Amino acid sequence: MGAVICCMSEPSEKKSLEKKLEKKIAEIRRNKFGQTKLKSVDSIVMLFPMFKERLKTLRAMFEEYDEDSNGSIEPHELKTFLEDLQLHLQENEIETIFQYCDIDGSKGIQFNEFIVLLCLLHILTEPVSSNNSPKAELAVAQVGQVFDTIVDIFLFFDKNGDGKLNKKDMIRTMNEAHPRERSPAHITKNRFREMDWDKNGQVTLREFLFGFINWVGIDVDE
Ligand SMILES: [Ca+2]
Ligand SMILES: [Ca+2]
Ligand SMILES: [Ca+2]
Repeated sequence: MGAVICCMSEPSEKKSLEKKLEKKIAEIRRNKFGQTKLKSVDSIVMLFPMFKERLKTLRAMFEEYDEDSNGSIEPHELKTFLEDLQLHLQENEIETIFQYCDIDGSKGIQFNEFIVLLCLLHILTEPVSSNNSPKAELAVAQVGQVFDTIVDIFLFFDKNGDGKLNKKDMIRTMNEAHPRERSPAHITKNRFREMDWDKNGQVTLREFLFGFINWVGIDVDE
């Protein structure tokens, strides 16, 4: 990962970060139009084993930066992480990123929030060629691939293209895909409720990422 594109140095609040992300997602959607490889929810579920594998790698990365092993990344640990990624950010930018990712307000970034962080950095930063080792380059490429795919899945569910998932679309998409599930509506509703963290009837990308681990079913304590 590399230089932060534009505007992260503005007096930035969580809201503006959210806006920036929304804009970027809309851009990705435009560029991808009609090119997604995802045809159905089944084709997404088939990716779960790959996600589980990759998430293990990310879990190891998370543990490395959780220096005091208390299960979450505190602001000073986040700072080290960003520096290692060669992202040289201002204190207030780091603070904003931290606030944005600390969705449950626990003053620490747990692993599910770390997924939000990685995706945020992936979307808002542009890869620059650096003197990273080939191994580090490969790791960055793999992380990028995972998050491109996750964004792809989000866009697949976002039928009307407003950058948010609404309950109706989500439930319809899920039910179409799982005709044999015993109580698809019930399961989907619960899944949606879980993901809609602030309970406003819409799932943003941030909420989608926050709930991603549960959805894919990785056992984080493994
Ligand atoms: Ca920690
Ligand atoms: Ca937290
Ligand atoms: Ca919501």
